[in-house]
Amino acid sequence: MRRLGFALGLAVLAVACGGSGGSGGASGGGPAAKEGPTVAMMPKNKGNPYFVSCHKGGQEAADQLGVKLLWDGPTETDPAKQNEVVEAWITRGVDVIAVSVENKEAISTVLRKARAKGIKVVTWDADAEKDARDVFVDQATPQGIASVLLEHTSRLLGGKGSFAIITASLTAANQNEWIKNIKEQMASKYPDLKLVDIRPSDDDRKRAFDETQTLLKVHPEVKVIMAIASPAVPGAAEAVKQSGRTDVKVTGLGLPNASKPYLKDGVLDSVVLWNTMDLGYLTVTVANALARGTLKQGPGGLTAGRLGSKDVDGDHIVLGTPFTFTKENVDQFDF
Ligand code: RAM
Repeated sequence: MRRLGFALGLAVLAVACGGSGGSGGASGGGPAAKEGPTVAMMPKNKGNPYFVSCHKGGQEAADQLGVKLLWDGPTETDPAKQNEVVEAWITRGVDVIAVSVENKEAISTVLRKARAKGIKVVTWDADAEKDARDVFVDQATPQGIASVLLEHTSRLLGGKGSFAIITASLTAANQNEWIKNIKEQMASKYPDLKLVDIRPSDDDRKRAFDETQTLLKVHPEVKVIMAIASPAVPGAAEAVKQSGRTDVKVTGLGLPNASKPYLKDGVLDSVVLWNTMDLGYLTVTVANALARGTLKQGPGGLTAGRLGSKDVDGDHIVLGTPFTFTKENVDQFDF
């Protein structure tokens, strides 16, 4: 059921992108086309394919809603650059700033400044401090993400043994929240699993490759690598593949396209994610509703176009449930 819903969602998305995605905004003459708010949206890193696909979904929503979408941010992990871009957007006087936060503490002051000037602030994918934004658009709950990652890890280890995490940066707000939940759930549900090391990838595939090589040497007892930043999945899988260690498996959070070859050759057991285009689409939809004052509290409080309606729980809006890609289903997806 869950699989079908996800696949159907993607099929609808493919039609939307191919058929009308480019025509709704500039020349389509929709009622709000000229008057819409300016939404400035920032990824952690513009070069990461994860965020490239979020941008695609964001643009689709912007075209449908008559939003003017700006897209800018660092080209690699760089919290100081995120702050600079926010400053520039404050000066420009945009209506909404929407950020996937690299470093929670580092960015919150400038986001508070934006709010004080009347700019609406959304965080998406990775959150800031609570009082630094109006709403957080969450891809899935941290409990849900931790739970599915641990299910795969425990299954691979037969319920007992050592694993290690390759994360994004060591200060990444979303990954740290997920790690916190992983540790909590291990304590209550998986007493025989041992997390022996957490290493950074800085959302960089090559860095993940290098760190995984080191991990395999320093901790030969590790039998599962949990790579929880999308570029880290192919990086870690390539390192395990080259090591010839057929007793080590990779799981984690990654994009289906980058994971495909490693799922097929068996180094990568499974990879978990959400629909990244939908995450971008939902973020721009929330930003638009905030700017126009149409966001309502409660179940179904947000009308979100092709995503239907979404619940608004205070300052928290969740996209959905994470999905597991395996070698059996991965060919159905293209992002
Ligand atoms: C990377 C980024 C992003 C995270 C995914 C899973 O692309 O760190 O924030 O949500 O991985």
